[in-house]
Formats: sequence, C-alpha cells, structure tokens
Amino acid sequence: MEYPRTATVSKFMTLERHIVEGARAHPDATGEFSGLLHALSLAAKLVWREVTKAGLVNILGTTNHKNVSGDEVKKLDEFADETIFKAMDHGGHLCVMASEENEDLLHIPANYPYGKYVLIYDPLDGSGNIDANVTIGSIFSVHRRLTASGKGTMEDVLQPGCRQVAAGYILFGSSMMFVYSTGHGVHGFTLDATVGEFLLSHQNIQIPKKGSIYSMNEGNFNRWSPEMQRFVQYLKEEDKESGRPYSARYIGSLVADVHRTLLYGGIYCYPGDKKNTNGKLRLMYENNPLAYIVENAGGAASDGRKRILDIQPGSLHQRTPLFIGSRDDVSIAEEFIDGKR
Ligand code: P6P
Repeated sequence: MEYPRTATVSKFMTLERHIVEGARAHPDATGEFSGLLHALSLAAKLVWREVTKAGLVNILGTTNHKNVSGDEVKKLDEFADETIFKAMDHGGHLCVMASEENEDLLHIPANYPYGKYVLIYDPLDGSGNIDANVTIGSIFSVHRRLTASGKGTMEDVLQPGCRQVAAGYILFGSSMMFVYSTGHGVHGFTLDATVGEFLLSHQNIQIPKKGSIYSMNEGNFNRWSPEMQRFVQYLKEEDKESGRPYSARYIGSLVADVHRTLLYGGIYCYPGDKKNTNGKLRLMYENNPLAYIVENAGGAASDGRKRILDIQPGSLHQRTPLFIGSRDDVSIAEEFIDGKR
C-alpha cells in the first residue's frame, strides 16, 4: 500500500528534507554539503532563541567595542558570531571561516577535521536596529576550497562571488525565515516553532522583472554623484507609463530591505559617495551572498558598473557600492551611473 501524496505531505517539506533531496540531484554528493547547511540551520535557531528574548534579558546595549568595520558591536552581534562559529567548527565540512566581526580568518580548532568548504558570514546584519525590535538577520556565503588540504587560507576565502556554491540569509523578524540557494532556485523556509522545524513557505522565489519600490538612505543624497542624484530624481518623476513615481521604503537593515526587494521587486542601492567612494557594504559577506540569491531569483546586482559576482576580491572586508533588485531597475540605474541617461 502507498500513502496518498496529499497536500499535507508537501506542507511538511522541511529544510532538512529539501537539502537532502537537493543533494540527490548531485550523484557525487557526499552529504558533507547537506551537513553544512543543516548545521547552519541549527545555529540560526540558537541565535533566534537569544534574539527573541533580547528585550527581556540584559543582552541589549553595547559591548563598548567596535568591529573591524568600525561598527559598534552589540552583545547579540558577538553572541551570533560565536554561536555560528561553534555550531560550524567541528562538523568536518569546513577548512576555514571568516566573519564581519573578526579582522582575520577564523581557523578550525586543531582537534577537529578539515572539510572542503569555506563559510563567510555576517552574523547579525542590521544590528543597529536591535534595540528598536526591527528585523535583523544573518547572511552566509559558501565556497569550495581551492587549496588541496589542511588549514584553509586567504586564497580559499578571497574568491569571486560567481564561484559560490551556496548562499543565503536568516531573517529574525515577525517570523524567522531561512532563505537559501545552491544555484537551483531560491527557496524560503519559515520556522514552525511548535515543531522546531523550518517549513517550505516560499518555493522557487522569482523577483519581478521590474518593480515600483526604491530603497536607499536618501540622507546621503548631497554626498552622491550627480549621476546618482539624477537617477533618484528620475524615480520620483510622475510617469504613469513607466510606473513612476516609485515608492520609497528603507528599513536600514540590509537583509530586510533586500528580502522585501526580492519578493516585491524594485531596487536597493547603497552607492559610493564623496566620503566613502565604495559605500558602506562589504563584498564578501553582504554583497556577494545577496547578489547570488537575487541573481538565482532572476534579478541582478552590480556595483553600478560591474556585476557584483564578477568582482575579484582584494581583501576580506573590502566594500563595494551595491545596486541590487529587479533586472530592469538595476539596468536603468547602471545607465544613469554610466552617464548614459
Ligand atoms: P545607513 C547595518 O549596519 C548595515 O550594514 C545594513 O544592514 C544597513 O542596510 C546599512 O548598514 C544602513 O546604513 O548608512 O543607511 O545607516
């Protein structure tokens, strides 16, 4: 007898089952990659547990020191960073890690085996919003190592985004979501806390080809180039045929702003300016993983001129401008930035 394949079964497409079934599509899969993603989902739940009680227990506020990017490190930042590292350091999936919170590479402890993957992550993006209970999140990028064996090196880490084998983010908001891609579509899972499982809620996310929302910190307008200023003015002009004016939405949490852009369409921009020619966002653990996700959903991501995923990294914490979202909107932005409009 076979049980009928009812809708109920598909409703319980857990993240774990999705990962395992995805691995079956790769005959040479060893299960190492599945194990890596599963460990990451566990780390996400551990961070979520602390984030949900942050307002009750005294882990809000700052730790009175700054990270390599000069951002004030809040206690949840540190907790998330350590939690992800400790959840990932012993599984034998990784040869090295790197994170926003650490200047140098994060090496696998000597008593644990090395694996063939590299994990680069932003443990808690948008942390400036923690005290205001605004959506924040973790962002991750996975590469296959380049060196043959042993301790991972900077060569293993500083790979262009087009070589990622997986990327994604975890959203800590009104609900907890795990969004990832391994190059075969973008899929979103929402935590059902009653069973402690991530259940498939957004299968094969496709970003609209063009949107009607723009997302950027216009407080920086006067520092932007004339080309960028013209692009913003264009978005605000009345033109029913092209769907303008666009609506402005800006949360100030990159992972939340990009997630909304992924689902609704439009464009998120963090351009360079007179003070910071490369803008604020970091290539390795913000722009690359988000560009991988958005491109796998049919969108685009560039630094205004060049595809984000084609940029050869020079250093671990380097910044690049970011224009990410619907393909048509990113193309229009590039035309303005290039002075063609
Ligand atoms: P601004 C958070 O620190 C962050 O890196 C992103 O999450 C967010 O989008 C950006 O900075 C906000 O920067 O300059 O607009 O405050």
